[in-house]
Amino acid sequence: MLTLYFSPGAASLCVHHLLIELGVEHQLQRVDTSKGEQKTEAYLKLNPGGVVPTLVVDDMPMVESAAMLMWLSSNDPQRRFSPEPGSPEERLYLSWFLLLANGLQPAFRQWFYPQEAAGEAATDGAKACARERIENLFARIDSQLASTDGYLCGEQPHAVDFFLFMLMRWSRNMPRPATTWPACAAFVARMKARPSFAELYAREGLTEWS
Ligand SMILES: N[C@@H](CCC(=O)N[C@@H](CS)C(=O)NCC(=O)O)C(=O)O
Repeated sequence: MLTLYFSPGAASLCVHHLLIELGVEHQLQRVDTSKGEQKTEAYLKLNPGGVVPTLVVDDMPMVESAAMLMWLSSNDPQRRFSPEPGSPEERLYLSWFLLLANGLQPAFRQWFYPQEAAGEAATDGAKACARERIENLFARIDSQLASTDGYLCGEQPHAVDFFLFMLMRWSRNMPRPATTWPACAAFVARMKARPSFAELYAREGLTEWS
């Protein structure tokens, strides 16, 4: 049995989304980050970083949403959202996954938690740097999506696209949201048209960006 520790709209969103797409049986355990539940002793035993999500698989906790997506998709018997090993798509898939997880997601962390990067006295500068990094990466992603006219690695979605979709959602209240780039906007429309999106939103009680 899988248990996803989640918080609505947080980094757990993409994992929850893929679980729905794959039809994998799972339980949800809500973590109220506004009450600091991610820093309790019990939760830190599962996720020593004190962040959401955690995916508990057969009593063993797993951390990092990107790792969870890779694991879930490669363990799907039909490998529906995983590239063929050795294929050109696999090289694109790994490159984009690592770039998003190492480059774009930490820039969002800096945007939402600027004091971590630069201290309380320098949050404006930290946010400005984060914004620049995010916008530069969205421009690069837009070129890639324009070249495939579909998803990051081609005409079919892969696990990495669920990660990207979540990161794009996080930009919705920023000065320049991802949807202001045309190929990014088309990608968002494609992902929102999947029935799993409505189910995800209903389950997490989300309404914004629908
Ligand atoms: N790279 C991590 C990032 C996790 C993360 O930063 N989660 C945020 C929510 S989106 C969180 O738990 N914030 C509360 C905190 O840091 O105390 C992942 O993708 O799993």
